Amino acid sequence: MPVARPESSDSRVIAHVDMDCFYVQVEQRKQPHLRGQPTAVVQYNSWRGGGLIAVGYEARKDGVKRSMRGDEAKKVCPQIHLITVPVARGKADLNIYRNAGSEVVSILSRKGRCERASIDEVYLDLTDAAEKLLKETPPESLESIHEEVLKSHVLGLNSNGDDNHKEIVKKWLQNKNGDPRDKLLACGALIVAELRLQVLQETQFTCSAGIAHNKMLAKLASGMNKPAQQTVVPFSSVKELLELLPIKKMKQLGGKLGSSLQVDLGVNTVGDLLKYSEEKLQDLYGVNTGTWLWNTARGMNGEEVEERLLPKSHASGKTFRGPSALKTLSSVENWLKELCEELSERLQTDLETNKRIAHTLTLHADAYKTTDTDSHKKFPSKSCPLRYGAGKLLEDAVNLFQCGLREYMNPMGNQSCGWKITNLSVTASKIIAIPSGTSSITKYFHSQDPGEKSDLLSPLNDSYQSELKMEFGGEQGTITHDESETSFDRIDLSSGHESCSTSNQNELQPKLSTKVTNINHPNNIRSNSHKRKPTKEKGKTSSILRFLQTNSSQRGQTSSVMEGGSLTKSQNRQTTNTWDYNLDEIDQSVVEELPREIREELYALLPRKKANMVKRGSSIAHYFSPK
Ligand code: TTP
Repeated sequence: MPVARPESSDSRVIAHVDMDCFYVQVEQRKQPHLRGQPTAVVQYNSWRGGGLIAVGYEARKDGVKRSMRGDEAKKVCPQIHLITVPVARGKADLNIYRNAGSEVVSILSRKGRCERASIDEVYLDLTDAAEKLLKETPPESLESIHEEVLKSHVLGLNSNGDDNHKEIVKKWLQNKNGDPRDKLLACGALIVAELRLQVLQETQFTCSAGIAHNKMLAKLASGMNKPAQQTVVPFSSVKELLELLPIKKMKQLGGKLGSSLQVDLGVNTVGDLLKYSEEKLQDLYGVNTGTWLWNTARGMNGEEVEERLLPKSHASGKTFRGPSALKTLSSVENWLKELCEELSERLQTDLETNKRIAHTLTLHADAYKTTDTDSHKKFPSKSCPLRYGAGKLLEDAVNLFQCGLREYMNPMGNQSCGWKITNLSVTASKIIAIPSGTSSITKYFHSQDPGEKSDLLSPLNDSYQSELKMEFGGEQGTITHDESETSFDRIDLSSGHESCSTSNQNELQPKLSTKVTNINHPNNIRSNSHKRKPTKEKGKTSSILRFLQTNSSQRGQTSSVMEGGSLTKSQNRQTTNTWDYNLDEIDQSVVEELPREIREELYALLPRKKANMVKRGSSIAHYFSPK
């Protein structure tokens, strides 16, 4: 869902860095003889040569497109090298790409706040670094400027293709009388070029980047000049940039919201939106989305770069098209076993390496009915608290599937027609770092039955469930974007017959509904002119507060989200070892140790409680230990 946030400042320096034909580059590094050769990476199945998921720039010149299958690519470019994605457990194994992405992130994060947005995309907030550079060594004081910076594309300079391109860019970079915001962007361009060179040196990968005053514009710019180039968006160029930009090209408008703007309002370019007042857009799309659209038309976007070097979620999925569609429960279970085993391994690695715990398991499926009377109905995604261990994951995933299937087939009870599953995935989300200084929690965690670990460490599960139901239910009152920068791994989204592992947030997106009213609760709104106040509906508490107030017996009922699905024994079992503490007694230092999102929520909700917090030792475990 697009979230309208006030522009925190129009002089931030934000970069979006996107790797060029990423999987191809990873394969070319493995096999250096492929460098400079037309190359593409294909899904591992052999049907018509497999679906292309990444196409190198040499092959693109020859007319090869990602929408093609291997056989077609060979026709267009007979000398193309088709590299098959590695396979494990009968499905694509993306680990080498994930790890390569991590290498890049560790380099890019050296200069500022870094948000890993997908397997090959990163946002950077370089404001501090740019301000420092401007103060200490402003570009105008430099005798020489690196070629890579001079090759930058600066929107509005109209120098592209000009023989004097570098001279013109140099003048812009060193303009003493320039707009102060441009000077900061010029510093951003210097920093990003240096980072890109470091990435190339240390990983052998090239990347492209956009440098602007906010994330939205930076993302838009990074794809404008590829490969291995960077594009700067000065404030003065924004209007012109957006004026003719097709609405669907704007981030979050590639899907149903963008289609609605086109069909219902006749808005074809972002500039066309300018003729609508904020009130009108709010009337049509709800307060929050309306404000977001109004801001977007003006190139305004207050979204912060989040400090996040690790994925937001882990997912494992597979597509079953045509004759391979699954039609029996046992075949679904067999595949869920594979998927859960893979997911479990990744969760374990995340836990060991990054000390992070996932709290929610979600099952997504795509299905159709063999006697199709209700073809538009979607298989409902289902979530429950996540329990560690492949066996527990499988048990829960099967229950979630059955629960979803019942709802999908016929809520009235008639299940006479058959079904086929064309896509299946399990996702672990709400991943939270174990707060530092909480060794006692970790010890406690390790001392438990592996099957119960997650429940015991998931004090927020109850409330997360209701959030997730809202988030994933997809039935009403939700609105989303189709193109997510939070996707982590990628699968063949376009043409492939066998797709593989993914934690693409696309799958996690709430679905657009024409009825958008209930997401637009005033509490969610951050309009341009109002700072968000942490107000709460009377009688309604936030997730953490609700948890804090939940007593142990309530917390045993973890599976209400399954909506009639059968409860597993272990889910009902957790009536002991529950968490219990009193809000008034929470120590300030303990709150400081909590993960940021929980901490912020607490502060926002309990401003007055803060003053009353009682000092009770420094260990979080003191409060959060089981009875
Ligand atoms: P992209 O960044 O979309 O594309 P790219 O890096 O291949 O090429 P470009 O230079 O145009 O940015 O995707 C990153 C990787 O994600 C890509 O190399 C392969 C993988 N991917 C899939 O697995 N399935 C998909 O449908 C897409 C779009 C990408």
